[in-house]
Amino acid sequence: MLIRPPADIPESQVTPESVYLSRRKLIGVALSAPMLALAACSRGEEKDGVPTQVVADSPDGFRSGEELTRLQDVTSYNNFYEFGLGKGDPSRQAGSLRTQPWSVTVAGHAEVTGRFTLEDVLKLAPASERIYRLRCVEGWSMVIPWLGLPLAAVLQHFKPTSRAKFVAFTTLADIEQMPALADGVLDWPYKEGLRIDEAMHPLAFLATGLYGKALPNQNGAPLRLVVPWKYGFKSIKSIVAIEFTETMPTTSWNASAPDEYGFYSNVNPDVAHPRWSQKSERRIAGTASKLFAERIPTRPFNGYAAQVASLYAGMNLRQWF
Ligand SMILES: Nc1nc2c(c(=O)[nH]1)N[C@H]1C(S)=C(S)[C@@H](COP(=O)(O)O)O[C@H]1N2
Ligand SMILES: [Mo]
Repeated sequence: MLIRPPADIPESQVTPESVYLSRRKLIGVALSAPMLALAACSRGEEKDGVPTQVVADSPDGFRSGEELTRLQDVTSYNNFYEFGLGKGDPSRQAGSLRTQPWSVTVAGHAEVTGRFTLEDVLKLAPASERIYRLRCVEGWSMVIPWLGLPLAAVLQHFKPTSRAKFVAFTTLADIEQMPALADGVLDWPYKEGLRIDEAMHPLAFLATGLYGKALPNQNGAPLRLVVPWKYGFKSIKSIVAIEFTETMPTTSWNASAPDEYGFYSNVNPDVAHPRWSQKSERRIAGTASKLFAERIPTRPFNGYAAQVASLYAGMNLRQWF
């Protein structure tokens, strides 16, 4: 098994699906008095008689207090265009992805470069759990308990030089394993990128699992980025290459439609997609499946403004969308 088993993580840090419905109760017990006061405040807000938020996030943003999305929805309603455009295509087709052996090539402005096995990468930091909101640019969202390692810990190991201003990520592109590459919706391989300070932010995460288990192929096994304050397409799946660059790297969605998908793509309810509003989102969570999800207001930086807004101080976020 290449993926470190959840046994590496203290049981108390993992959120199995079987307890997700009782999470509110568990959190209620675990919270300190000031946290409970915060939770009580946020519970006050009601929309159509439905509480909009049950408990507050942890102050670092590492653990959302919101109701989790069911495992079955996290793993059957996906965007992974290498396996087809339908939401159900990745769960049906991604069985053909071979995730072992796996390696990641590190290149560019760093002292340590070369080809690293997945096992090498996983050794760079202890595994931990993060419970993050994931907001797709299409207007739906989930709350997902990821397993993985902080991106910063991994990147620091490669000792980026002062010329490394950005980090570029590339997904595998193998038509034998990914039949939908033939459809040519994007210029494959799928590419994404972050500014180096964004990549080093404590919220940026490399996921290797979810719900306490190895990452399902359709969710981007064996290694995928999770950047919770940005639209979901920044969270690139099945990463095979990392490159430290001096200039802003080309990214797939930005290259295919620059007026619709910016390089930054921070979640922003005030900047509409040219073809739809971003003011609200369909929250797929708890018993609200993809079919019965309600719309809730979208928050700046997907609710992580307290942690990340300072990264963009002085930037016009309408221009740098
Ligand atoms: N390689 C690759 N990564 C990708 C995508 C993709 O099509 N290919 N889709 C993105 C989009 S649009 C979203 S919303 C998220 C979805 O992640 P999930 O299926 O794990 O929820 O993955 C992102 N990462
Ligand atoms: Mo997305």
